[in-house]
Amino acid sequence: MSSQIDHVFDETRVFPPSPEFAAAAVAQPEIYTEAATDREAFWAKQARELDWHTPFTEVLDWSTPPFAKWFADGEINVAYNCLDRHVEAGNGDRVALLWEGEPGDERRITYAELTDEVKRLANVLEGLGVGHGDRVAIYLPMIPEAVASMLAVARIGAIHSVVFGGFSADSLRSRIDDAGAKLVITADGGYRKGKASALKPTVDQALADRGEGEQNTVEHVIVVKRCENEIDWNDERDLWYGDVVGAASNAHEAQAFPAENPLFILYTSGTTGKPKGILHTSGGYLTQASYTHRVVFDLKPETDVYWCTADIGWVTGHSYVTYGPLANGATQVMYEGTPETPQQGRWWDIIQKYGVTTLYTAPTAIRSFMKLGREIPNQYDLASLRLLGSVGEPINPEAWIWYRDVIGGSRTPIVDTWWQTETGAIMVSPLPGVTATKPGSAQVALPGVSIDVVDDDGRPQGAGGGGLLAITEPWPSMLRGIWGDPERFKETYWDKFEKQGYYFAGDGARFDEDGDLWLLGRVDDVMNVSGHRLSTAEIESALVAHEATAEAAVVGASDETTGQAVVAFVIIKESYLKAHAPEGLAQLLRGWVGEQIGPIARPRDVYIVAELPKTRSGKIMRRLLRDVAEGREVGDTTTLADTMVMSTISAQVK
Ligand code: 6R9
Repeated sequence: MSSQIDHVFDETRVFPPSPEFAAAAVAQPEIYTEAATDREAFWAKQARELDWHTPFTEVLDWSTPPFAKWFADGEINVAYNCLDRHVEAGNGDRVALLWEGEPGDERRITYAELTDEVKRLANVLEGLGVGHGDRVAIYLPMIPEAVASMLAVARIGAIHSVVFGGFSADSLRSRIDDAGAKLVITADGGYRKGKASALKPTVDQALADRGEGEQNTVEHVIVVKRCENEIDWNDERDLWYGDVVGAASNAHEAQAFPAENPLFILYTSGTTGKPKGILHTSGGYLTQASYTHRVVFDLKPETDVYWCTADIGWVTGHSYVTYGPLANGATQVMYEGTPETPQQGRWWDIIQKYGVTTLYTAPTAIRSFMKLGREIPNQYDLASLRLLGSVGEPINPEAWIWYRDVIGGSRTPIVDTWWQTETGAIMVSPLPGVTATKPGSAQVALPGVSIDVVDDDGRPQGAGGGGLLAITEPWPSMLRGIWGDPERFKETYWDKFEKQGYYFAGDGARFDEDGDLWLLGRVDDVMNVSGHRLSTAEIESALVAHEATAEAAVVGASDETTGQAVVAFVIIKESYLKAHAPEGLAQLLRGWVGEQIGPIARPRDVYIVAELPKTRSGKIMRRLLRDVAEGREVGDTTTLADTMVMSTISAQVK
């Protein structure tokens, strides 16, 4: 079967950078030539922006693929690079975190203060017998202690595994057990949607009820007091964060660890099977996280106020809340709660209040703001914004234009950044000030990164050709494996293009005639209708381009005549429903897609629904919608943000 995807977005709008932005930009056009001339020398130069305890002499060791080593004979301390070195350079008074709690409480934490806190916590951890190579699970809300915990674990050469605060006891338990965590850092609770949402009871539950032969590896639980909600206490195991950190010494010297020392494990769900513990190491990861944060966000650390809205439980929170920004000495906003609490303009209020210059968020958030209407952001002064970013899914051109016009005042560049938990850092993105941006396209590989679009046999497809996204050369922040499962690592990412030695990303993609990259959705979600391969992203984008549609998800359902048929699940805008009769809406949208893309893409069924099933990072779980479309029982829903959604949808479809 061919990998050709039978259509391509034909977007013709292009937004060149303003001359002022271009002149002052961190990245200048020569950076592409420089990286292309000598890729390894280019990465070595980026790595030397960091402070090495022992300088490296080797750059890349790719002698035993797919197991790469970067900067292997160098020694580094990741936390030192994010903290002490800024203080030593005289920037201790610079604000690292402008934190805002959901109820409206605030904390401003300088680099000197954060360094102090991390040193104390590092002493606490070592005092509890946690050391080099031990695993620590972090299950916290978006509070400064979350960042401090990651850095304290990194500082002592241990390995963190951050588990999203919304995950159930079962999910937490399987992640604790898989990693064999020795310690858990949690909080009594965190604020969400105007209420205290308890966390500690979930940890208690995850650690309880071990059957015979089942080992509990956790020796201690450190608990941050956040909501003062009622919790159970185990005197032998539990410690208050405030007590132990307050009593600890703030003298702690950062030790040097080899560049390939493991830094963290982060579990990612994958489409089937048990979550994979993606393993990242130190020197290469920090190099690429900080380099990309600098060039993609055009960082001016003295004047920018940066805000990435991701939770630390997602890889975006690791690389673009904790490691990238702090390694670069940035000042950033961190917000605990949900966007609509206590009112629908909360995010815009935060941007106005702190003078945010750079906003990095996900298309799912942008689309939900579009649904509420521009009247809400229009009430705020957003003039401080100078750059906007997007991550997590393809951003459809409609949402892109709305983001630029309504939030960015028709002025700001947008960087659409493609990457994965596995890639560790951004791989494909325009460079602001250099690239003329194109709505909906992630555009070009970053300097130092090599990608291609290939067919099932690894053959390049060239301009206009659709196929599979492959990464053709190793990169510093690449995953080093799946925790405890080297075979699955090879099978999942490397077997597909073994001959070429390419990394298989699992995404469908296409280069347009200008050589810009379009992401077409996960390969598992691609549909085959009468032998034509159709992209979920493209049909969804056509659907939301209609004035009636707020959001859409498309799946392929088996069909006797066409093999698979396109089935669409659509959320209709409230404003549209007020002005139009709902009758004939499905028919209207079918016709619309037919006109926009072609008759082959016209959905067989269009279901009007109130919500779509999403993961905590906002990705639509099409697998579950396929179950509904094919009349099967709905599969595993444990990674959904709201597990009730599926029963509502099933009911609506019947
Ligand atoms: C960072 C992150 C990875 C998958 C990836 C792709 C999708 C992410 C995207 C994008 C189109 C973008 N994805 N960014 N698709 N355009 N700018 O999201 O990591 O949670 O591991 O997901 O997300 O399908 O393969 P992760």
